[in-house]
Amino acid sequence: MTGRIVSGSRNIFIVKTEEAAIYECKIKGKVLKDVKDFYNPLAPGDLIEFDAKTGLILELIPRRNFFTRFNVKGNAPQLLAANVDAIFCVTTPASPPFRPRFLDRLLLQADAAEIPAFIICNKMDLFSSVDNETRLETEKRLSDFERLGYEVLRVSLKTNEGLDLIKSKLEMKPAALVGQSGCGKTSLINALIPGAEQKTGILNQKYDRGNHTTVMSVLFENRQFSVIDTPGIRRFVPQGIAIDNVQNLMRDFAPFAGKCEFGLSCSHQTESGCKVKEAVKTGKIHEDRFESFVRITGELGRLNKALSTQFV
Ligand SMILES: Nc1nc2c(ncn2[C@@H]2O[C@H](COP(=O)(O)OP(=O)(O)OP(=O)(O)O)[C@@H](O)[C@H]2O)c(=O)[nH]1
Ligand SMILES: [Mg+2]
Ligand SMILES: [Zn+2]
Repeated sequence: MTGRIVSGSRNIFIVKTEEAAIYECKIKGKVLKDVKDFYNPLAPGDLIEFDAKTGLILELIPRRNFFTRFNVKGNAPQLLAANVDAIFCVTTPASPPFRPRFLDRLLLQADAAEIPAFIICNKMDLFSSVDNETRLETEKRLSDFERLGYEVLRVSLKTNEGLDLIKSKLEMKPAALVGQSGCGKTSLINALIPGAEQKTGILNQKYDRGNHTTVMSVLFENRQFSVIDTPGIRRFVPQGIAIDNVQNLMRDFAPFAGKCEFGLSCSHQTESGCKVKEAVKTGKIHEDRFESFVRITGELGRLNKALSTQFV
C-alpha cells in the first residue's frame, strides 16, 4: 500500500493512506535504500510503500524535494519535511526578537532545495511596542527580503490580522512551517486546522525566547490545508550546499558572482577589486546579508573538513 508519513519518532512512523486510514509502521531491519545518510530516515510528507498486514515500510518513493538542516548534535543532515510546495519561514518583530540572519539561512536552504519560500512575520500586534530604532531596522530588512523576491506576510494570530492572506497562500499546499522556537508555528496550525488543538508554549521570560514546545515534525491535514509543523530551531546550519555555490544562491550576491577582479575564486573578503564588497558599500547588498554570507561559508567549510576527516 502507498502511504504518506505523518510523523516519526525512533523507528515508529505514523502513516496515512489516500483514504485517510492511519497505520503505525516500522522500517524493516532499519535499513531502507537512499535514507542511510540522514540523521532521520523519513520525514513528514514522505511517500512510502508499506505492508498493511505487518506494518513494515518496504520502500521510499523518490522525493520530489526535501528540506534539511545540519544537525550539529547528531553530526548528520536532518530531514525536516519532504515533498512540499512551499516553505514558510516564521519570524516575529518581538518575543522572540527579530533575527534576520536566521531567515537568511532558512531562505538559502529553501532556494538550494528549489522550494518556493515565504516569510511570515507573526505577532505584528507587538510591533508598535518595539523601540523606534529596532522597528525601523526590522522594516528595512523585511523590505530588503521583498526586494529579493520573497513575499512577506505580516500577521497576528492574536488579532487575526492577515490570517486570510496566509490562508490563501497556504492553500497551495502541501507546505512546511519552519523557524525559531516561540514564533507561533503551532499557533498557526491551530488557527488553520480546527481540531488540531496542538500544545503551544509560553516564552521563557528571562531569555525572551521559546521553550521548544513542539518536539517533532508532524503533518496536519484537512480538506483545505496540508501543513507540516516543525520543532523550533535554535541554530540553523545549512546543509548540502557547495561553498562556491552560496554566492549564486544568495539572490543579492548572484549578480556579482564571477565579476570580481579575481573572478570566481574571489572569497569576497580580502581581495582587491571585489564587486561584492563594492555592492555592500553602495547598499546593493545589506551588510547584514554579507555577515551571513561570511558566517555561512565559514561554517560550510568547517563542516566539509570535519566530514572529510571523519571518513579518512
Ligand atoms: N502576542 C502574540 N502572541 C502570539 C501570537 N501568535 C502566537 N503567540 C504566542 O506565542 C507563544 C508561542 O507560540 P507557539 O505556537 O507555541 O510557537 P512555536 O513556533 O510553535 O514554538 P516551538 O514549538 O517551541 O517551536 C504562545 O504563547 C502563543 O500564544 C501573536 O500573533 N501575537
Ligand atoms: Mg510549536
Ligand atoms: Zn569578490
